[in-house]
Amino acid sequence: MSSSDSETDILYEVKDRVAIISFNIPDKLNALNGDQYLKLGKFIEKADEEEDTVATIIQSSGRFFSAGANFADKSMENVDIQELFSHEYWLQRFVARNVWLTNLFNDHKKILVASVNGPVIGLTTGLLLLCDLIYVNDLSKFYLLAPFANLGLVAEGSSSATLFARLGWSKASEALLLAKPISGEDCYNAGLINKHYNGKFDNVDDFNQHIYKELTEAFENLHEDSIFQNKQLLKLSRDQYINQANSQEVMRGLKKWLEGVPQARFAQLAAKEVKHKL
Ligand code: CO8
Repeated sequence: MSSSDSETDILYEVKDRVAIISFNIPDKLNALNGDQYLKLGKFIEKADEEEDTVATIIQSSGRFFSAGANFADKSMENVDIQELFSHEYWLQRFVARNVWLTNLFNDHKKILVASVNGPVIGLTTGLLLLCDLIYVNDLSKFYLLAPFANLGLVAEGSSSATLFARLGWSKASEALLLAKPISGEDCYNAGLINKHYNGKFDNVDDFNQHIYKELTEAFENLHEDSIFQNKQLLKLSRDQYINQANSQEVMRGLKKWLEGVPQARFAQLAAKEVKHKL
């Protein structure tokens, strides 16, 4: 699977009462370019509007859940240099997209489930942290990395709020102030991960199928409307800080793109002149 194959890069299917969204770019560790994040958002919208589903699973393939934004996004190659430092470009490509995507994840009506086969980085970390239930195959192969400080950026996807809420002050500081990965074990101990399987599944498809089965059994006899209403109630106490973080993050992020630091850091990352702490 090549990252340029727009037919199969992200897949969508409805299986009985579950919508399943699958990242399918294993050769690029499921890093997503601008169009692919847009496609992900449209699939989340579609899943939200499904009449007969109770849950939406986001799953992946290969050894990473997602390596975040694609640092070699081809759509940026032919952009005029002045445009690459303009409000017009970044308001559309960054501010609007991040606010929209983060809101879609946060406001999703169904049970939002992540079936996690490997590490998660960058903007996708923010999106993962907005999922209701998180299942990990192998804790020892999982970490989350919010490397924004290493890229001249600031937190995205409301991760400044959700890292704090789900991992605590100290781990959130390590993640965002020092751009350090947070290990699977630390995430599990902090209560972020609902369940892990000690790497029991050698094959990612077997793992994803198992999560589907376990989840459908778990909600089988429950009253659907009560599930949806309880989700709305749970959201009441967190909406305010998540929405506030979303708007603050994009305003600060926009400034960084206009200064030009992330553009330079992304080029260095692609040339392997900058590395992340692992
Ligand atoms: N973008 C594009 N390609 C990637 C990415 C990425 N983010 N990550 C990995 N790949 C590719 C590699 O280039 C490589 O491809 P190839 O085989 O063709 O050379 C393949 O995936 C395998 O990667 P590695 O060989 O590097 O695998 P390693 O196991 O050695 O390292 C790492 C894995 C640590 C994940 C390393 O690949 C890495 O550091 N990747 C970059 C991660 C990153 O910084 N992501 C961006 C985070 S920031 C973010 O998500 C929000 C930014 C907002 C942007 C908005 C723009 C409009």
